[in-house]
Amino acid sequence: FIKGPRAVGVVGAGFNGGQPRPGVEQGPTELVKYGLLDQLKTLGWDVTFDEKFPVYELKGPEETGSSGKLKNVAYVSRVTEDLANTVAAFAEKKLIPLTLGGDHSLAMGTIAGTSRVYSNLGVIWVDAHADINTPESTDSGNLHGCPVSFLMGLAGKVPGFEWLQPCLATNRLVYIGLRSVDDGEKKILRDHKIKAFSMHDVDGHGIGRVMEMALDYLGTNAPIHLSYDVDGIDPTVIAATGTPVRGGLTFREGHYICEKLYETGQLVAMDLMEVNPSLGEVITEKEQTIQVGCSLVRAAFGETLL
Ligand code: NNH
Ligand code: MN
Ligand code: MN
Ligand code: MN
Repeated sequence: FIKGPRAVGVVGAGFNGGQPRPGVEQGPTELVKYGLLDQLKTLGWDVTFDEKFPVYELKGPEETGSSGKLKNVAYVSRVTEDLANTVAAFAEKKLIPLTLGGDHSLAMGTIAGTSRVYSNLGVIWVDAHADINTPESTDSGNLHGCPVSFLMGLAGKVPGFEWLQPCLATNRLVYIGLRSVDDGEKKILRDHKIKAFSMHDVDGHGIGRVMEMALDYLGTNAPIHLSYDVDGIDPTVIAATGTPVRGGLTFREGHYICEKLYETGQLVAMDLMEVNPSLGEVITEKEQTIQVGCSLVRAAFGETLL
């Protein structure tokens, strides 16, 4: 299990600038209001909460400008650069940074941050989507569909994003849960031979075998950053998220990923992204999403292991 201090640094990163649906900036507030921090303390974790920026506000209209197809470039760049510094500072102090989003463009910041501290970092990216569009391949122009290409340096030089240098090799990431991948993204995944377990693979192998293969691939001693987009899980379980896609991970498959990373002691950082409390059709869906979000974090921090 995790060696060293059981200390977690929670970063509330309420931010919606990487996609068009408001409400996702309330994710961290709702997760904390529901009691996530006390739940971690009950599990024996020392919890530091950086409340500096629970919600990242837009500074002004100049931040919403486009660069080519990409939207809100200055906004996303400023926020992710800030977040990278916060996450790196926690990791430097041997805390496990737990970033509560906010949309998934935030992973540009979180993974840039942890990669400064851990060499040989591996990333497990749980998502229905590959989030690897480039400025050329994106149809939507939403930066939450692009963070992986930016981190890997596949996006080229993007004006406004000078701070973000390539920090993740194409062979240091594994996807789990993919089922809605754009054609341009499929080509990128093939061209760079990026390791991906789609829902088809989860069905075929089972989640236990998929995690075994994912950890073998990244190295059973490698530090691992888990970037968890809750839309990786099936919409019957996670409804309050911006882009639900049918046929996702079950409640148990979603948890198994977290539990396995706790069990191996390899987890060094976690993102919980795309919780959008405003999108639950009925109150129980909102509550269920908050509850499952908290439950996933607890599983990554040791709750369900005997
Ligand atoms: N691939 C689409 C895009 O680039 C959708 C991305 N949406 C997500 N990703 N929610 O996790 O816009
Ligand atoms: Mn995502
Ligand atoms: Mn997604
Ligand atoms: Mn998403």
